[in-house]
Amino acid sequence: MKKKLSLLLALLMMASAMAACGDGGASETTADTAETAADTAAAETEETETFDPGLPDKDFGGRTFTFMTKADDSWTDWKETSISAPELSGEVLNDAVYNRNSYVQETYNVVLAEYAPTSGNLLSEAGNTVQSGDTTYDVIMPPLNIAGSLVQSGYLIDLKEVDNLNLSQKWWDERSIADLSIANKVYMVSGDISTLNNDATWCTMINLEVLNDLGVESPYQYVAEDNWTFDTYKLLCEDASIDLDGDGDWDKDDSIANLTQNENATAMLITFGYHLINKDNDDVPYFDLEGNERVYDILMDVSEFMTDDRLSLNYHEKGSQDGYHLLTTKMFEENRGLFWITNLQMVIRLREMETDFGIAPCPKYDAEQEDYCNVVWFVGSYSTVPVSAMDPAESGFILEAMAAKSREILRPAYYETALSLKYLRDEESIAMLDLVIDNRAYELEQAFDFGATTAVNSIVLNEKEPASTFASASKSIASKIEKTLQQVGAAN
Ligand SMILES: [Ca+2]
Repeated sequence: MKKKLSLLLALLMMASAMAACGDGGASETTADTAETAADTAAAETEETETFDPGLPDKDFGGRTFTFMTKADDSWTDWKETSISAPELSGEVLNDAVYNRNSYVQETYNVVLAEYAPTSGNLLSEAGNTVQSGDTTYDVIMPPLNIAGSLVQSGYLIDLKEVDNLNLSQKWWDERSIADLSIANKVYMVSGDISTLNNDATWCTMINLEVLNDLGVESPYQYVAEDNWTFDTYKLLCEDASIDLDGDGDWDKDDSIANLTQNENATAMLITFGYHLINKDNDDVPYFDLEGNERVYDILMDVSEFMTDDRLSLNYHEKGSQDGYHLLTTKMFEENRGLFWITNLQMVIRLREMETDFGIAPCPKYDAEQEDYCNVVWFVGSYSTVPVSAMDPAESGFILEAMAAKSREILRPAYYETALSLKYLRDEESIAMLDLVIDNRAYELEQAFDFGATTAVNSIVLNEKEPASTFASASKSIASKIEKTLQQVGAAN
């Protein structure tokens, strides 16, 4: 096990080094340079990676510190599992949570507790607790859309004003801060404290058996050559569908190159380097897709591809089948699909699959795009502090302590167990994982629902014309943005 783990760590460090080198670095990965890169990264990591939260000694006198989360079963696949673990079970992720909590509880003499309203009630219960001045909850961890609603109601504290919280630490995802701040206020942050946002990160799933049968070049090779683009993706898909039942049409009984879902209408635009809602130099959101010809080209390109029955099968158009929640899961498991651009958690859901599969980042649009952008879907989990918290500085203290310890033990546990040796079937895929996790994008539109999603969906999924669709949506989007700015006290 130890040997396997060190191989894994070497691969991860290699991937980090590749990502840090930017576009050019990946192409130089011969065996020798990879080894050197791993050695160098290992040496650097040993020197620089510390997990000290930099907090003063503190004794909380045994006080209970309570998280409100979505740990209720009604959240199904998107249930929070990173906040509490009642006992050691031998399961690596569970035990990492248990050990982190034990450390924090013992070090600061605090009792950690978790309360989970049923799924539909997280928003209303969080609202009620704030309105009634109930100080029970020190931290609330909602998905992004509920976090946005809580912000609009004035229920959350700007985390930049919370003492003991150091958002520049690596256990807080700097991308989440840059992408989700509004008028320089940070109400929600993603980080190592919960693994759910890893699960919610978009990636390309590759059915390696189908790939091998087709005898085409591996996406890993294209990634290494920095030519993993939408054109490449489409080229690989071009001859990959097979009319298995021979009835002359393309449907759920066939093998379809690109398995997909409605979310990819907006996810692909983010993947290709755009935000649905952009922000100006003052960190004020605005809608800038209207009039952008490159965006129009991208959207029509994605639309043409996603709605072509020969190339793509969208599970939202097909419904559930044969006890499978998603038809595309069944097809992928039966080796009747080459690619599926979806969330990383799908890797875990497919763990029983007999066939080899791998992952890659979501492709770039073209050579003009510098970095991969793998969207983190809103269904994950964000750290927030309600205005009703008994002592926000104490909320900040425990959040910081837990996040730092999570970086040290929960993050490696996630890599080791959930996404590596247990589920992913090939080593190259493991090295791809850091390219996915280290190139993430969060979307403000998904927090506040300004209306850009509806417009993009109708262009891509219903083949509406971009210019007129955006023109008719832009006024309403601008007005919703203005209203939200007023709600956070940042309106002109
Ligand atoms: Ca057919």
